Amino acid sequence: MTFTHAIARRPEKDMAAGITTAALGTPDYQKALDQFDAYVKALIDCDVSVTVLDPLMGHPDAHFVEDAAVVTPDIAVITNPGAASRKGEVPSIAAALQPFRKTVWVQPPGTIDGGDVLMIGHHFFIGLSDRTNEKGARQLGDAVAGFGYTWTLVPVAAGLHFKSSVNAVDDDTLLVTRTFADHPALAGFHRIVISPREEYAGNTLLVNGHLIMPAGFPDTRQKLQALDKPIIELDVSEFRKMDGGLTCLSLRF
Ligand code: CIR
Repeated sequence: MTFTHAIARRPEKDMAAGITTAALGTPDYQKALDQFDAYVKALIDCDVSVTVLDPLMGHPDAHFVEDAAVVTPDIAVITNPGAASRKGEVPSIAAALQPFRKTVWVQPPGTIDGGDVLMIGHHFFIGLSDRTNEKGARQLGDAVAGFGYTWTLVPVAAGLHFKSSVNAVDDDTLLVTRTFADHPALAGFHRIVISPREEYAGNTLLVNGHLIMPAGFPDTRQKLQALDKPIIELDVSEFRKMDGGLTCLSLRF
């Protein structure tokens, strides 16, 4: 699928107040801004026009824009994020998407984070996690089924979101952590399995034929080279400290 646009948001000064389980220390704000700028540049280098939103004060996780919406070729599904502290991020993302797509909204008690949703071809995998419940997942599934897409639910046993562990790296190829190496839900797709010490690299992003991957994962890089696509490595250390990564920093469509 070709992306022409992306929406990203500059982190706010108080980003260290966001939710995290990483125990990797406090993010350095200036370094995070530099890493964010490099990320936006990488998207532009992949021929994507990027709308960069201003920081959303009082919402320290709001730069992880991926969780607030699922944008498909036909509609934008505005989520009801699973974490209470993140629900206030949604209106500004809906407004940013308004010029591009008709919006539909996930209704409570359904909850869903975009990080749990992976579109590959005409199929959606929807992870059931601490953030995404079945009622939320089904609302998304029903919405996209109306446009001819199929969808399946996949329990997320490890990691924050489904896409912490599984991402598309080619039309029919998934990059997966060990947990998903033989998972029956993913049958029918080729799988590249990440070594256990490089699990963070599972959050690699396919954009217009380029692979944007986190820096510092040589084994995964070598495996991805077999796909013969240009690879862009980015340092996202400051976002990793807040349980985030490459996919969550933008909405691409
Ligand atoms: C959170 O816990 O919600 C944020 N600190 C990290 C969100 C990362 N989002 C993503 O991977 N899609």
